Amino acid sequence: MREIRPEALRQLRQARKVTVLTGAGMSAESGVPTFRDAQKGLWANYRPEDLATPAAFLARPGFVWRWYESRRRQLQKLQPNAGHQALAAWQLKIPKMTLITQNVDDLHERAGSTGVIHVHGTLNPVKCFDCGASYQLPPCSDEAENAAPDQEAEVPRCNRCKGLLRPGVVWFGEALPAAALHKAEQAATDCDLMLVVGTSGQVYPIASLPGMARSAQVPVWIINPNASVLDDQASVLVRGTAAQVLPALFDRVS
Ligand code: BV8
Ligand code: ZN
Repeated sequence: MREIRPEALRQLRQARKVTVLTGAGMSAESGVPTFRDAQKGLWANYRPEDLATPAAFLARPGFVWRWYESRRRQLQKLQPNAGHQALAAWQLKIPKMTLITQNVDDLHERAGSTGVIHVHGTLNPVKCFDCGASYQLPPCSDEAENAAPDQEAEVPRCNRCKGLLRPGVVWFGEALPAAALHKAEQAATDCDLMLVVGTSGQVYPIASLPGMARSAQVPVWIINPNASVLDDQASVLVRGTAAQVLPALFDRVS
């Protein structure tokens, strides 16, 4: 924290409207693999970009469904980390915090954050591939975890039209929910400061948000233990992890 200039810390302390953009790195310290982490087990030979597409689902619905269920099951065993908690506490201390997440997990909500904008959807509820009807899934059972590696999951069908259900996420090549994207773009330019935590900034259109903020003269703080393509858009660059840096910053503004 010592590398942050005093006037930058003052700017953070005085910020009344803060917009936060989080990516997979936000959940890394909770034990959720990031998109760029190599996949393990059944999915070791697949890149997420190859599974998170409508074509992949249509080609092998049971296999893709099983991937999402394995992520949902794993998430049930994990907890929000100190970074999620710091953001939730910060939101209570200032007039307005808008939290935009690319993550499909519910860790921000479980830490207490409210009004979270999931620009890439969520693992639950799921929806019908054909008519779009939404369905809240019950918690994952463990027995599916021990199914044979090559066994394709039985994909549930829509009660209304009998179409296949699909994960409630935005796949590559799919449009983002218009309302969520509009709210995110608004929040990027209409705020005193933007925190960008744990994203490699490679997925569009969300990767454009920090640049939009800078064009609106909003200071952009990048928090990431590693370099990323977003670094040259940073007003302040903090080399560190979400669970270390966010509590430390929150302490400095409290
Ligand atoms: C769209 C849900 C147009 C699914 C996700 C060809 C055809 C079509 C579109 C495209 C195309 N080529 C390019 C595109 C655009 C495409 C895109 O950007 N592709 C990229 C790969 C180039 N975008 C899209 O397709 C989007 N849609 O463009 O639609 C359109 C318009 C109208 C009508 C029709 C179509 C949709 C994109 C959404 C895809 N869905 N997720 C699922 O989860 O399964 S994206 C998914 O990947 C995540 O949600 C996330 O957004 C992204 C991964 O990014 P990060 O979160 O940044 O994670 P990553 O692992 O990359 O980085 C982690 C970072 O954390 C690292 O920097 C690391 O250093 C840091 N870190 C690690 N540990 C920590 C840490 N930081 C802090 N603390 C730590 N402890
Ligand atoms: Zn249906």
